[in-house]
Amino acid sequence: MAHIGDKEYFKQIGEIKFEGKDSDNPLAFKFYNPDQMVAGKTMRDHFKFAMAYWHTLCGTGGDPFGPGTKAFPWATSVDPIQAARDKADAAFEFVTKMGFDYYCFHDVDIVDEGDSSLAEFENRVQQTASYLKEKMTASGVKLLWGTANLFSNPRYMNGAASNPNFDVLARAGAQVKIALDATIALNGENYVFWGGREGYMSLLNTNMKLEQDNIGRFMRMARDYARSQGFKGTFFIEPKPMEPSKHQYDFDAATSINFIREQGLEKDFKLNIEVNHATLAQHTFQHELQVSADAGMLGSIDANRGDYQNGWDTDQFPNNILETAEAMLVFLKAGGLQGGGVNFDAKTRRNSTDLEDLFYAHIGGADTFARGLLIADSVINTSNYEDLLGERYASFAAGIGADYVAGKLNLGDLYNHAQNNGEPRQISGRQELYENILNQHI
Ligand code: XLS
Ligand code: NI
Ligand code: NI
Repeated sequence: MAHIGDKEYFKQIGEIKFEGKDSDNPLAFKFYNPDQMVAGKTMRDHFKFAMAYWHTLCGTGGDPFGPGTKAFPWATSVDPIQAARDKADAAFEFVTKMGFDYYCFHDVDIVDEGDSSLAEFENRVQQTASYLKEKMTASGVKLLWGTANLFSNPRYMNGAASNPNFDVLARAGAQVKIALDATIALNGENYVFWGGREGYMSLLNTNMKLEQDNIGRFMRMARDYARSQGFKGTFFIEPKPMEPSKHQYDFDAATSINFIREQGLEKDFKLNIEVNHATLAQHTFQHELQVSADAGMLGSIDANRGDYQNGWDTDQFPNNILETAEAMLVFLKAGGLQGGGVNFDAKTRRNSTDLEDLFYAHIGGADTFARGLLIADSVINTSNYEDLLGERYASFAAGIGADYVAGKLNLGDLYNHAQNNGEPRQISGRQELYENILNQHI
């Protein structure tokens, strides 16, 4: 393949190709076949797979008990701009070799903030963005979404848009403006708000109503600014119940949808649903997708998985086929994502220290989604699943049930129907049958 970077970091690895499920090549897709049509679209277009800059290029494996374990060859320069260019070279080499079309970033992922002033940081972001633009033009890789990191710097310890100090809120606003400018300059298709510290630890020192209304004002300003600069994309809120805050305001999809509507953001905002955030909120991934889809707000997906034996955001690469197949049933029936794609917000384990591990991880993730999609498509088209579901709700499809759905009845009508009808017939939910159908298509 044509190599577009100044330096090559993954020399031993070529372009990852689809070889089918009988291939033993660990550096090949077994199920993700980008050009294969499923339900009227190529897999490539269904998923719009994206690489997350922060995990893949910046995540060296540090945890609260020890430092990073991965010495990335692109992270050697002490000059922040040179380091940013090296990282970009590695990023585009990786995405291109994976055959993905997209990437996503936080402002501080593409270039180090260090202890730079706001003006200096803006300058670094702008310089890096122009380098990224060159790489994008040369490779055809696109920006799925950009965002600002408003949670790592100690200044945001009390939150960003929810900060009790206006000066910090304004500082966050400046950072969002810079991140939006970069996203727009790079033709970013969407912009994300994930509010890691937009929440609280103790209600004793918190004015929740003011904090939430301030976030609403902040998001309306961001929207108005972006629109004034010609941004046509969608804004996403990414729900998460906790970590690092104890009570995050964007707890789950339902909470975030209520916030979006309450704050008058529903024309411009949708949701970015992350698997591990769903499970931290005691939901399933598919539940969060369904809630979003039913509100017309299924925008994008952050793909990963949790560890079901513990309660934090482990951000492992997706490999749970059953979970993904159930999710893809919702995805297909909802007509896919609105504007977004599938971003691998996932990290290799701390002890996965070879550069190849980054490839194995993304290959596995893409294959898991591809399998999930194929299974869901097969369930919908070649089983009696849809008929069973239709039968279960048949009483609302005709007669008095249909009148109820059409809003033609009152409580007196329900009373009369119940009086005339006797005890309702017992109808099984047949959950095990549904589960068997899904398993049969795996
Ligand atoms: C962290 C979030 C974060 C967002 C972007 O838990 O998933 O990575 O996706 O800020
Ligand atoms: Ni995420
Ligand atoms: Ni996360």
